[in-house]
Amino acid sequence: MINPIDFIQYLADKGSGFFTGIPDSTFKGLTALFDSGAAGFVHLGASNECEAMGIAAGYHLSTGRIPVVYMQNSGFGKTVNPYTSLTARDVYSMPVLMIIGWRGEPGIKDEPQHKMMGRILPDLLRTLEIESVVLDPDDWMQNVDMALDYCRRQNAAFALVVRSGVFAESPAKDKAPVSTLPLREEILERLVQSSPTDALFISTTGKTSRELYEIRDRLQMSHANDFYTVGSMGCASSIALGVSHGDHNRPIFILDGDGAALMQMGTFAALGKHGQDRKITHVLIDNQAHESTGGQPTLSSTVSFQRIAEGCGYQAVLVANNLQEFEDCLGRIGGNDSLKLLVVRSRKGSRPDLGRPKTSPIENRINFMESIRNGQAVS
Ligand SMILES: Cc1ncc(C[n+]2csc(CCOP(=O)(O)OP(=O)(O)O)c2C)c(N)n1
Repeated sequence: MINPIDFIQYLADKGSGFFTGIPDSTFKGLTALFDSGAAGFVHLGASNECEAMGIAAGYHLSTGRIPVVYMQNSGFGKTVNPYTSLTARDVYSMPVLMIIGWRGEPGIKDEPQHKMMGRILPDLLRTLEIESVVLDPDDWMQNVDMALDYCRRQNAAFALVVRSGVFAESPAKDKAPVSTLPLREEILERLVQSSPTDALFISTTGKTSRELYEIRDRLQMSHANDFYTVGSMGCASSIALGVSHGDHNRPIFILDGDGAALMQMGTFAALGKHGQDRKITHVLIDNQAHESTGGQPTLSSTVSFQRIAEGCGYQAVLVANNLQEFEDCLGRIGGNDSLKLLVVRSRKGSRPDLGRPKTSPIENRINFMESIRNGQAVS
């Protein structure tokens, strides 16, 4: 296994000590170091991978150095545009060292949302004319040397593809202060218990959907009112907007995370424009972290989602700091036809034995559509 400290140090010594991107659990030992305050490199968290490519390009413009952009292969999809139309050799020809977590690698058990991207990643890299190598834990320095040399000579991107288990855990300790804020799962459980029985839930990717699924099981409720957005990080809110324009008048709850909301923050504007008078409650569970991929900080500590929502045309904005305030807010919201944001502050953490949905995404889609057609959940 590669010691992440050695890896970062090695890159920094070679002049590539500038990192930006979105985390992946595949290399969480590496990302844990980024916000540890360790010296010798610079790290800028991003809102999404497309933006990270822009940041990297700008850094190169001002320094001539080779920036590093890290991402899960899901997020690699988001870099296709800035790669093909910004950094590619046909356009500005700029070097970028990409670190790509390989989820869904063929032959290795993974979740359905990673299957296709995992399968096509090598071909996709080839199609995009991005040279790449699968990072070899026994020969990683040579991999890095070759990658940087290529970037430098060709003024082009190079990808280091990272398998699960290649990086060791980070020795950096999580410095999060002890918090009395509620856990995401507690918030979700209260929400499920106090929402109308015909409410539709569109939950974001990661542990939010996994917890919602298990809460339904625990409370012996049907899953058919839930759409578990297992991939497409940031799209739960836009899916909900589309659902709200169907032939029904059911209340809709978006269960969002701060990382996901930041990733597609433009959807606040789309909801503000097209989601008013639609019975939509956008519940944003803000734990200031990408908890599902290892708890790396998001940018939310300096963001006011409330003011963003107000500025985008949401009709009501509420904030809760504990479960009592959360329930009070839910009571105040009622079932009225309007677009509301409810930010709930939360602490990081989840059960170690948290499972995953036992039904497939296709079954989920069929049951959800049937529930909308019938006006109620059919189990
Ligand atoms: C485009 C894309 N980039 C990265 C990921 C990996 N990923 C899955 S969940 C997650 C964190 C989500 O954070 P947040 O929305 O704040 O929810 P939390 O996990 O904290 O509940 C990330 C980075 C992904 N699925 N898709």
